Amino acid sequence: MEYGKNLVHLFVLLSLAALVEACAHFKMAPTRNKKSAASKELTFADHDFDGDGRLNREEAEAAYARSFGKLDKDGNGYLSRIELGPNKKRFEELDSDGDDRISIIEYMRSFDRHFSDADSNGDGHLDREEAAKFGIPK
Ligand SMILES: [Ca+2]
Ligand SMILES: [Ca+2]
Ligand SMILES: [Ca+2]
Repeated sequence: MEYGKNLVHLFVLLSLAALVEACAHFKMAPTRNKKSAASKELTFADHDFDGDGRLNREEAEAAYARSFGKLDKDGNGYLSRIELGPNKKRFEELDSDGDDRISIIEYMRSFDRHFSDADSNGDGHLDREEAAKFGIPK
């Protein structure tokens, strides 16, 4: 059923997310000047793989998948209420099976809505301004 497809998709996303991470480290190695390695917030440029100055769906989706890993502080593969932060309503929305934790599959279900909310001119890409709304620092 759908589930298998979702898993394959998820796998692709996680690979992409790992790739983003690898690229970020690679870029960071030679020039250590910017922020210290401790605050390795990835910026727009880190997610714009093809360098066309905007994020397509896949690039934004990889960024979104990666944000899950960042929120999952204890690394157990789920987001607790505390990990997700104080937005109670958002937690209820995301936790579609009501088990009081957010799996990555539940989390990624909200990607589409976030993406279209951020894509204010509706061209299917996020420019820098739009990506900032999406939670990706310029
Ligand atoms: Ca967790
Ligand atoms: Ca859940
Ligand atoms: Ca746009």
